[in-house]
Amino acid sequence: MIGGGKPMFDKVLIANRGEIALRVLRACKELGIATVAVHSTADANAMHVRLADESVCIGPPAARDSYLNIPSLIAACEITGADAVHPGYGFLSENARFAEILAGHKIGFIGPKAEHIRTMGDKIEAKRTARRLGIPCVPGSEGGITDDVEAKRVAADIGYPVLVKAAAGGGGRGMKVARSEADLESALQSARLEAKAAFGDDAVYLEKYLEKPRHIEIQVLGDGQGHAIHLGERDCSLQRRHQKVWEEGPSPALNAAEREKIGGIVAKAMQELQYLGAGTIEFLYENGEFYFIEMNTRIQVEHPVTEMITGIDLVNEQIRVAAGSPLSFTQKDVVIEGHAIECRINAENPATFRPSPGTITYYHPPGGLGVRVDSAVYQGYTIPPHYDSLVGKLIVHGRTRNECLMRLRRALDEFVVDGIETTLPLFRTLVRNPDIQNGDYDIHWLEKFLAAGGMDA
Ligand code: MV4
Repeated sequence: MIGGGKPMFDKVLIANRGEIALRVLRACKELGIATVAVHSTADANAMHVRLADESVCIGPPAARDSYLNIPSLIAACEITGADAVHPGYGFLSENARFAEILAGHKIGFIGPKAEHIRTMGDKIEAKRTARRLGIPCVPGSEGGITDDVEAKRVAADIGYPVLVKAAAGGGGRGMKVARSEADLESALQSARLEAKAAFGDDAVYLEKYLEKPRHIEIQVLGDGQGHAIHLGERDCSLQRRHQKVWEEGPSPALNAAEREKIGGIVAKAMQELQYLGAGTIEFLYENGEFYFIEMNTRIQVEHPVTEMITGIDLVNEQIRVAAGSPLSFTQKDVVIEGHAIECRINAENPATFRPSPGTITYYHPPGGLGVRVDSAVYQGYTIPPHYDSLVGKLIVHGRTRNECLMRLRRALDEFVVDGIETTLPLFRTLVRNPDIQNGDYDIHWLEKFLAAGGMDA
């Protein structure tokens, strides 16, 4: 019997769209689980709808009326008899209330415990928890900053420059740098205003501002009963306006000892937390030191990088542990083999990043050993303007980073997407760039490269 007789769901509703809906659908099918796709009226012809066993239209195009519409999703579960929901990433994937409402309807949530989603969603609580669990953090305020006097004292303690961050923020939203005490008051005020407007919560905290870090994140899996393992790291430093563009693992900046050390600290912390499901602990890495900044309680866009270097199906594990089964392996079974790089290909102009929705008139993805394309587009598909502009992810694996780069270069040159503009030319440039080839970059590298006209024809 599939799953070897351990607890398993019968029918999973995938509360998402695009490539991640397809990714979850594939894991369900391989576990013998029936699948329910949900879609807005704009996604009626989407691939995940065509491949699912059943589908339910949950509303008009706007996300707030469809993919974020909790009553509509609950109704879709009731109509189809789904016994669990996989939220994917984005949308409701880190909405603790959604997880609790599902529990109230006796419907499983393929994700962490609601309490952990809530804790890690509040960046002040997340840091407090990380510190308590022995995870190294960026020096900063103990909790939220209530007044300017306290802010000045804390800033003087940690030393300028400091960063004002929104407790309800994350992903770079609501952050302001203060390079001196003179800047501090205005930085606090604008961070609070922005946080209030964006999240309805103006709580802010202070951190030492790290000038040239890398962004390195550790993948974890826990069974919710005190077993948790780490699956190595992903280097996500190549970002533009807080949108990750190119992710790779292992990080070119880490050696085996560093990997072992930070991985062990994180795994132990997740065991103590009794963490359930997949999670990612985000660090800034500078001068050989790791500094915790945030934790993501969802499967991430870039999870295939980890799957390619460990051979472990992360979505399969998410489903198993959510159903009450144990993890299918222990820490010693996790072996990092080779190197993987992911390029997020968007329907955007490669220099200006202006969105370019429209119809794909010709589509030919690359193939061959070590080449994976996670995408839900097809020839004749029209990319709707209502959602993110992701066309697909090209993930390439090689036995070494150099082999991976050569294979990525070949795969990018093979990839054809006609009818819309895409960021493919950006990656064809990056894979040929000496700094990138040497892994010699930090979180500011890409924006500096673009600002210097790196993509101007
Ligand atoms: C920082 C930082 C420097 N110092 N925190 C951006 C989004 C969120 N993950 C946290 N971010 C940052 N936090 C301190 N104390 C710089 C950033 C940052 C960044 C981090 C990772 C990847 C890209 C980035 C781009 C700009 C700023």
